[in-house]
Amino acid sequence: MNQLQALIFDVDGTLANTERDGHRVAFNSAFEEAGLDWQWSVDFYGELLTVSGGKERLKYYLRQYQPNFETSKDTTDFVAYLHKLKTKHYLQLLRSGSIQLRPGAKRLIESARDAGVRLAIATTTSFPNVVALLEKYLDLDWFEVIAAGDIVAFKKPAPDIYDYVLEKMKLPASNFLVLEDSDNGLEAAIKAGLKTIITVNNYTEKQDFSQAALVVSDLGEPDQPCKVIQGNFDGDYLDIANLRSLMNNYF
Ligand code: XBP
Ligand code: MG
Repeated sequence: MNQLQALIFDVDGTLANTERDGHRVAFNSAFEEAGLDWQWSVDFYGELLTVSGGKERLKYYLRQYQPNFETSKDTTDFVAYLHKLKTKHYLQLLRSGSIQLRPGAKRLIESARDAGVRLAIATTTSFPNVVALLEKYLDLDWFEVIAAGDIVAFKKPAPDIYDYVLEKMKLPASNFLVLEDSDNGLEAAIKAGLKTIITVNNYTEKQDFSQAALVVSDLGEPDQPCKVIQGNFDGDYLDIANLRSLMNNYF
């Protein structure tokens, strides 16, 4: 039987809606600090989000939208310089408390801990960003593995970050459930052989989640029911009890 023994959480868009008012704003602050007249709008950033990884996103932007841009540094060094500025601004934003956890995230994580279900993180974002979010709202020690950013060679939608967690936790993939928000994240988890629940957000709600085990608006709260977008679930919120039942009957 596929008994639920561990949850793997994605970060950006899943634990918190960090992209529109977090990473995007931090990128724009970095451009301003670097004396660049680049400003990524909400809609334009949605296009750039097809590229996982902040450094990879910057390289894509330079190649596609600033092909004639010249700098004394080589591109990799220039991107690293901009990304360092951006991470500084992003950490300031996180620490200011302007970005909250999504509905149900803390409740489900505490439900997992109460039930002895093991916890891990698998994210494309940089490790310091994960630490800042977890330290602010949760507890780093609750997560056995925090797999983030450049710890793997290839970012989502490659399965590397999920393969890394599986290897560290020494459990069969059938005993895990993944919580994700995007098509890149779903593709990465599926390639690693993991069943995945999607919580959509403003940037990902129109993406293809046909391979997900369940698609919901968010994880829900008793007084703030989630909406089921795809799959067999008639509850108001996800906790360990109903995840176990879903695993035994539908996933
Ligand atoms: C989302 C990402 C990250 C962030 C930016 O990660 O693709 O790259 O957009 O963070 P996930 P960095 O959904 O896997 O949590 O600039 O630190 O890459
Ligand atoms: Mg995500």
